[in-house]
Amino acid sequence: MRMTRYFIPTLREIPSDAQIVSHRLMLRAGMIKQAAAGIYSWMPLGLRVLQKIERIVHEEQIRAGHIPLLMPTLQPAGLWRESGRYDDYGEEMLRITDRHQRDLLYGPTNEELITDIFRGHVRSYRDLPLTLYHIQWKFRDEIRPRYGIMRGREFLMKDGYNFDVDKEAAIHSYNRHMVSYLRTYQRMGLQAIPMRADTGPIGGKYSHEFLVLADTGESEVFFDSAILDLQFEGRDIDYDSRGNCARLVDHWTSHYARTDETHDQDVFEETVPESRRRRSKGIEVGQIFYFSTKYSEPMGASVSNANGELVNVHMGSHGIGVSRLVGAIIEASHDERGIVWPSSVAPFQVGIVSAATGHAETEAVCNALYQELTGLGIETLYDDRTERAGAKFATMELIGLPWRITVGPRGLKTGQVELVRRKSGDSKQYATGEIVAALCYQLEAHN
Ligand code: 5CA
Repeated sequence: MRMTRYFIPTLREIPSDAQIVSHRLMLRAGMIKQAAAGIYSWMPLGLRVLQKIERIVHEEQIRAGHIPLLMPTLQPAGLWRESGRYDDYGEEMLRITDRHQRDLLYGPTNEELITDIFRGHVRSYRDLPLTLYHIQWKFRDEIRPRYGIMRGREFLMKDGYNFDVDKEAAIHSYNRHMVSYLRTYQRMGLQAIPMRADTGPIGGKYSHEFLVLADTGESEVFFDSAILDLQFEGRDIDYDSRGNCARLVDHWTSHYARTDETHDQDVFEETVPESRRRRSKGIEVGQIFYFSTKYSEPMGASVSNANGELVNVHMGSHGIGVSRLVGAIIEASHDERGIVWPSSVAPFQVGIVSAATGHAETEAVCNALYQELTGLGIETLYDDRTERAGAKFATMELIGLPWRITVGPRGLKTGQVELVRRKSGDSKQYATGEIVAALCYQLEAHN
């Protein structure tokens, strides 16, 4: 992409109402624009990151055997009356009446709608296990939307729903989700800790939240610091194996880790040595639930089991805050000059900066490089504006692309260009004929 043909509405001034660094950086880098309180437009650069995150979520869900579909944002109130949640959900639910005076709502979550789909089509245990999910916009009329897209009113969520014939099978689905979530966050360069959590309006007995530690997080968390040393060992995970998934879940949940809602100070002190007790803040980037037959029973979602008996299906639901993750990744990865994207979610892999606008040879080399890199399928942002070199560097640092190639008359005298890594600031000169191979090597090495 050529910067002159693109749209990155960067801001020079830091807006005073942006309290946390990710919100400030997203506004400054022109990634989002507020439309109303807690409601944002995603500018082109922000959208690219959001879509990268979506893609990773899809890949890991599909790898775990879960099936994507797409449900609407607007839902009929009738289904929520069946489950009893229409009144229970309270003021966070945005209620809408259409021209025929029918009650609708903008979905804050989808347990009812998916249960309705299931009960209309599935009759037998032979069709189970089944996990359906989608990535769709949600609306929750949060009393205090804040921190930009971190606590929005409209936000993008991946929500998945498992249907199983009995509790054991549903616990396996729960475990499978936990493992697939840990993999998902890891691919985005995040360490998200599963913490035992309260179930809130979703209900049920089992729940874990996934928290990324950050001073700006809204959740208070208590944990054993040993959990920070855990390695994700499950590269080749057999998602069909109950034992394999259960072992991984045990591995990740054996240390004390709870949010303030479930924290028990006595248990904390009894089970965690004092030197390892940590109290901190965290950003909740996902939550999983097993709620048994809470929705299948009132809504009549049942299947015949192996003995021919009709049983209510066991369900759970599982959510990832897709739009919130953009903010969480920035909170975890930035410096005083701007964002430092992990390459898996970076909007472009490399930026080309011409350090001397109007200098014919410099521009020719930039153009050739740009053609070659885009031809190779490498996402490249070429800053071809007529700005000072300093301003171009500042923009590149702000928007945080993993690599920058700088081309200038001084280097070209000896046929060289510079490759800079955003994360470390390390820079190295390469001959113009070698830079593409060097970059490809680095992209591979740091993938
Ligand atoms: N039905 C369940 C699972 S699908 C559910 O709704 N779970 S949730 O309420 O925990 O939401 C899932 C994730 O969405 C949260 O962990 C959080 O990362 C994200 N999320 C929730 N509320 C907001 C919000 N107001 N703004 C941005 N992200 C949010």
